[in-house]
Amino acid sequence: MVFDALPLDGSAVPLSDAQLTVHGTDAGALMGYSAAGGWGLDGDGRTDLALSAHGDDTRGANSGSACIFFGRRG
Ligand SMILES: [Ca+2]
Repeated sequence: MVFDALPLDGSAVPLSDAQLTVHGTDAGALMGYSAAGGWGLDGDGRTDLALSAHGDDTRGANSGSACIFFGRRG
């Protein structure tokens, strides 16, 4: 999954310009199938991002997992 701010004209962001690239444990983990963000999870005033990997098998077949990326300055 590649996450970046979309250009205002709606054009695609080149992969080489990605600011964050996230890889799941394997293709079947479906990392990034669901994403939520634009809000603060920890109350520090910076937006955070949550990604699901509902096919992640780390804790059992299709047990799923989620990753939280906390926003920071700079
Ligand atoms: Ca935050």
